[in-house]
Amino acid sequence: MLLENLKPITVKAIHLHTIAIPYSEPLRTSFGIEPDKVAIIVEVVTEEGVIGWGEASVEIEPGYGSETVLTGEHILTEFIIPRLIGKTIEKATDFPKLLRLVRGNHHTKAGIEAAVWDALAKVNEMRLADYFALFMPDGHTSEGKATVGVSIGIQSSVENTLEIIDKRVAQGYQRIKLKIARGWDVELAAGVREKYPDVLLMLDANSDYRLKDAEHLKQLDQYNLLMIEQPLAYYDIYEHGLLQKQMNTPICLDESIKSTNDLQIALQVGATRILNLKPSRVGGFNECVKIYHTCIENELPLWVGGMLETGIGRAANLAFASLPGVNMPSDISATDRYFKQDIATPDFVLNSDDSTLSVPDGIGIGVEVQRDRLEQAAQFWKQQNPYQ
Ligand code: OSB
Ligand code: MG
Repeated sequence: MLLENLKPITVKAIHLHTIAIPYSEPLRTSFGIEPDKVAIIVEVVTEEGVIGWGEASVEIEPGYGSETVLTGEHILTEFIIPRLIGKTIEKATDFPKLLRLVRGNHHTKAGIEAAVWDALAKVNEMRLADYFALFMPDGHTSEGKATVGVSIGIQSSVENTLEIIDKRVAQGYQRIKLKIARGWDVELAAGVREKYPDVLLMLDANSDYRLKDAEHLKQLDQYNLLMIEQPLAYYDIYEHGLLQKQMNTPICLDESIKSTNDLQIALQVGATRILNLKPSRVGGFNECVKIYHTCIENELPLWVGGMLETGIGRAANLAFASLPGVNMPSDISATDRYFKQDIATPDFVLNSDDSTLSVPDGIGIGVEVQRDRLEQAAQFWKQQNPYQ
């Protein structure tokens, strides 16, 4: 399909739904734990009659990103929605210029941008995965599924961690990511490797270490790890380069890479040998497209990270992860890993033979938002809202 033949959308209305859903297994990281999934679900209503859905992965505390539910609502209501009402958007790559004067606020902007991509794919009667492919290098079409792994939080003991790994391996997950923190690392890796010598294993430190911990972190080299994610500060690139020179385990940046520009710097200083690409962290799928191209040009291994999204955000991430340049297992697990009941259907179910999730056949994100569940989750947020 030629880009000039794509059908546009005109934005008629935008509705925000702040929601909370209880996690089936909360994720404890080095920066904390949140009991419920919270998000701002963005609904873009178009003159063409299609509705686009997106998810802004804001949290209660500014512990991973700097945004919260209230900053997200504020930026959307006061600055983003007024700039979009009545606007015609020919194709998704025309979107960022509309928000040129809303700087930062990546998680929030990623939510609205995802809704616009979904609406554009739907008005063109395409799966979002195929709409993404229009902007990718020649031959980069969706594989219809993505290889995935599962992320396991900090537990009270190695034994408890092994029980969870047992369950996930039995479900068919072929790549395990363990959250680590200072004091919860070498012993954990040793214990897991003793029982699972061959499983694809990686660790995520969420910025808990400092460069002076290099000697300590080097001990992890003996455990044949796929990678260590974001050991040093959330804003740092330079010292990750210094650390990588001292370690064999590949460093994979997460928090530090907020744009293509950051990635170029990281490549220059040897700070990242693999990239975790989170659409929300980089401010939306347009930046993801640029980063995807940069990874291909530099032969940098790439996977899609997660923010424990609801089915809405996860469907979009999965569509992106189904592109062939995403060549390592992504943090996009089956619905039951996150929630007893999601707000979109059908549930995502792991293909246990090859540790993949399939891209749904439907147009756009390919899942249906259930209005009654959305309303229920909005009510639950009102009860849980810790700021009032
Ligand atoms: O560091 O990747 C991270 C969730 C919230 C904040 C940070 C991170 C995560 C995850 C989630 O690891 C993985 C998933 O969505 O399955
Ligand atoms: Mg991470």
